[in-house]
Parts: sequence; C-alpha cells; structure tokens
Amino acid sequence: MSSDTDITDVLQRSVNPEFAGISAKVHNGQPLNPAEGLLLFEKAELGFLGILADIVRKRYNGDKAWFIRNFHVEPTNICINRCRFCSFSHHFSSSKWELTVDDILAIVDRQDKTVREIHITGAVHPQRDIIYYGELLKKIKALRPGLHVKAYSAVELDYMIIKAGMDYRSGLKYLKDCGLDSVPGGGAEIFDEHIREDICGMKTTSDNWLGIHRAAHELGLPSNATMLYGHVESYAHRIDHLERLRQLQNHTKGFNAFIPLKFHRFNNEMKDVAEVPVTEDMKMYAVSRIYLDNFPHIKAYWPALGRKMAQVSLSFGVDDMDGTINDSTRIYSLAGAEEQSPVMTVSGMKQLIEETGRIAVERDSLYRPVI
Ligand code: V47
Repeated sequence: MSSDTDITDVLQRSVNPEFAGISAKVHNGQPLNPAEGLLLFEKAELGFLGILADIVRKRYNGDKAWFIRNFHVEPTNICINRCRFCSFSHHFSSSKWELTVDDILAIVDRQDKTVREIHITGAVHPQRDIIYYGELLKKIKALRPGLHVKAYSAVELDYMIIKAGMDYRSGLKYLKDCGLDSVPGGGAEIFDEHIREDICGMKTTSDNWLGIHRAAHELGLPSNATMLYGHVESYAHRIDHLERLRQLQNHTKGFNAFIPLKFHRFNNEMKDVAEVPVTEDMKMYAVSRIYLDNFPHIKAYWPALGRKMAQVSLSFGVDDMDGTINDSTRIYSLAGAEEQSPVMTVSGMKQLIEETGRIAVERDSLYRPVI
C-alpha cells in the first residue's frame, strides 16, 4: 500500500460503506456537510477518524507541532454571570479576588524576558470598564513593548463595549489602539441557544460572540475559537457549533486555532454530569480537524486535557500544544483537571512533542517559527 488514499480506501470499505463519499471529500479538500459531520460523530471508528484528521492536519502543518512561550493573567474572579459549569468565579469559591493594574504589571515584570505572549481573561467584573482594560493594555505595552497581548474573551469584550455605549467595531478599535493584538477563544461554550440558556443563560449570546469575532477580524485582530464539550450537549449541537464557526471563517479568515475544551465537573453546579472518557476527547479533536477544514490549527490545551492525552491528540488532528503557561491559570485546576499547577519548560514541551515523532517548532502568536 503506497499512500494515505489507499489506506483510507481499504479502511472505509471494511468499516462502513457510508464513509466512501466522506473519505473522498476529505482527500479532495472539500468541506463536509452537517449530516456527514454528524455521521462521523455517531458511527465512525476512532482509528478511521484519526486517519482522516491526519490528512487535514498534514495539509496545513506537515509534521510540525507548534508551541509558544506564554503565560496567563486572570484579573478577577468576581463575575456578573453565573455559569453552571464554572468553578472559577466567586460564586463557587471561598474567596473573591481582584488584581490591581500594579499587581498585573508586577506579574508581567517577573516573567522571563523570552516569553512572547500574555493571555488575559477572567470574570466579568461589574465595576470595571473599557477605560480600565485599555489602560492596562497601554501599561503592559509600555513595560514590555514586544509582548503580544491576546486579551479579553468575547464575553468580557461584549460587557465592556456595550457599557461604554460603543459598537463592537469602535470598542475593539479603541482597545487595538491601546495595545490589543488578538482575541482569545473563550466564552463560546455551545452556540445552540437552548443548551446555552441551560448552562450559561446570563452570558452574552452566540450571535454576539460571533459578532465580536467578526468585528475583530475585520479590524485585523486575529482570534481563536473554543467549544466547551462533554456535558449535556448532543453531537448535533457540536456540529451546529462547528458549522457556525466554519461559516464565519469563510467570510473573514481571521481565526487561527480551534480549541475543544473538555468539561470538568469538580466544584461547580454541573458536578452530577459525568465527564466523558478520553476516547470521546480524541473523537472530538478528530472531527473538529476534519470538519473545520478552513482553520489552520487545532490546539490541545494541555492544562485542561493533561499532558499525556495532549500527546495522544497529536494523532487525532492536533498540531498546536499551546504553551509553557508558567503555572498562571486556575480555571481548570479549580474544575478538577489533573494538571493542578500547569507549568512546562521549553525543553519539556519539545520532549513531549518529539516523543511522538513530530517536529517541535516554537512559534510566535501568529504561528511564525521562532528561530
Ligand atoms: O470559556 C470554564 C472553559 C474557557 C470550565 O484562545 C471550562 O488560546 C471545562 O477560552 N470545565 C476559558 N472548561 C479558557 C479559554 C482558553 C483557554 C486556553 C487557550 C485559549 C486561547 C482560550 O474555559 C471558558 C470555558 O469554556 N471552562 N469552566 C470547566 N469547568
């Protein structure tokens, strides 16, 4: 057998004849329709999904697997929203906390000077506004001009921009002028309106989430997208979510990475919902890679997934391992993820990737290799 085509041909015939058309589309670089995506979730063997996902991954990334030197800042856990899956906000914590601008600058200042990206996201604090967050951006840029600032989820942005009486374009333009470089993917959760109402009804709507990202892309601010999966949603809801993202990406081409986020149940209002097995995680990565054929990158966020399963995910469509993190996020450790103090050295990251046979490539925030 000489090529991927031969292998998938044999596999799809031995596994299920319904997959012949899907396999051909993936080989030819054609998008699947929602019914085909659903069929993959419902009936495809995991090994078959891995092979199809690999075709799309290789098309964009060859054998490279990316990582970045980064850290997070979570400015506060005081939140106007009360999402049922959240273990991070003050509603589920014994303490409330809020960092001052000086506290955040001190965190930035003590990072190693080789770190390239700061990721800022947290709760939606009722007393904070776009001026506060704009000043924070300006001061970070004054302190570390070369640091890429990926900041504020669409949920935080929606709140601060509406509160300022601005539209999304002018609010994002203001923040861009203050130093915003890109927008993280948080707050997408599940776009289906009924499930969203059930798990995070107070949060900004799906249309608003997509509207913020559209406006960001139109201003030249790239962004990421996430999905919170493995709780009360169905496969059809996952495909609906991927389809809405793929349509926006067709218009703007502004998304860099898609990041599936596995639901963790510790210390939140959904603690009675069982977590999905790791096979389901790999299925989620693979179908995302196959369906989002216009996204260049699929990211395994190892603080949420665990480093060993992040390694396995490289065989199910993933090409990006996020970054070194430097023990700077609590969102997942509070929800019960196995990584209670997520920190990875550059050599640890390289080793994790190279053990799987991939080429580890350090990147900047725009996926340019760092020499
Ligand atoms: O939107 C919150 C998720 C997200 C839980 O853009 C939970 O590079 C599982 O978006 N179980 C925020 N997930 C984090 C985020 C992110 C992370 C890493 C990289 C990027 C990026 C973005 O965390 C929230 C929500 O979907 N989340 N609580 C929980 N109990």
